[in-house]
Amino acid sequence: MKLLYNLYVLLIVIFLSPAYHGDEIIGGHAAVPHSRPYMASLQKFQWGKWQYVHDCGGVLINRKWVLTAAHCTTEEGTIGGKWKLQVVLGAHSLSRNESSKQIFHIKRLIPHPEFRGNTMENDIKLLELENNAMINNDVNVLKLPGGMVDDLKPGTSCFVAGWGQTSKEFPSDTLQEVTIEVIDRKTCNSEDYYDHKPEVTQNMICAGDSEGRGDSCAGDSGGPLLCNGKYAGIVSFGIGCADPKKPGVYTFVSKYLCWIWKTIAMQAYNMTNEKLY
Ligand code: 4AZ
Repeated sequence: MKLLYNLYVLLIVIFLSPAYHGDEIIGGHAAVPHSRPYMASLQKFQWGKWQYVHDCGGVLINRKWVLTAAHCTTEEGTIGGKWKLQVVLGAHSLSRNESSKQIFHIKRLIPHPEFRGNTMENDIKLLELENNAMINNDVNVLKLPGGMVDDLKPGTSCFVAGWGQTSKEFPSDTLQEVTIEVIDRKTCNSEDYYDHKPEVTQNMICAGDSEGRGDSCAGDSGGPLLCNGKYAGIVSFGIGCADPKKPGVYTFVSKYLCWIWKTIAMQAYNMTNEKLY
């Protein structure tokens, strides 16, 4: 009986302790199923497990193109090359058979030519799907921001979504989301925070929770940060997760609109040329 009582007290302590985050991205909750129809799960085939496994998030920006982080899912050096990768759209649960799911192979992966893994600059990549996605209630595009947008004010409320690490599982079976706030770059680069290692630049957004409750985490990379209802950032990096002094850093999408449109247009042009010969 004493043992049972001790167990009971221990459970209460665990549930009430600040380190316990519940069911989350970190500190978040499950999204309403299919309420974010632009979410993509980028998956890699694992030979040992004999199945595709979630690796990164992404966003459908038109019927044939998904935007993600450059450091995500690459084909190089993998047995099977790009056939080892797939993109799943229309998912809520990764493990369940959902009729809403649309699955694609990838025709091309185009990382930003100036992506630098050591500084995390230009952490953005375009994936061209083999076929057009079918647009419906469960699968839809997220519009890119229109033209140059103003910088985001510190304190702006944003949310981030993904199937990444929760306090309990990796990856999360269901899509999770959490609200976080924009933190100014000066704070983010200060000694207590990232101390310029690496530098959080004008092309990046720093966002987190001052009390370390909410954050993106491993496996959320490539997924979207939405601020004022608009596509603002791509989950890029962070040291650990939910550490108030080490907030998440996001690629600032609106700084890359020229590169995105130019790259998509170039592929369309190449296709027309192929047809001419
Ligand atoms: C990761 O490993 C990762 N807290 C992504 C985002 C963050 C940390 C790690 C931000 O993919």
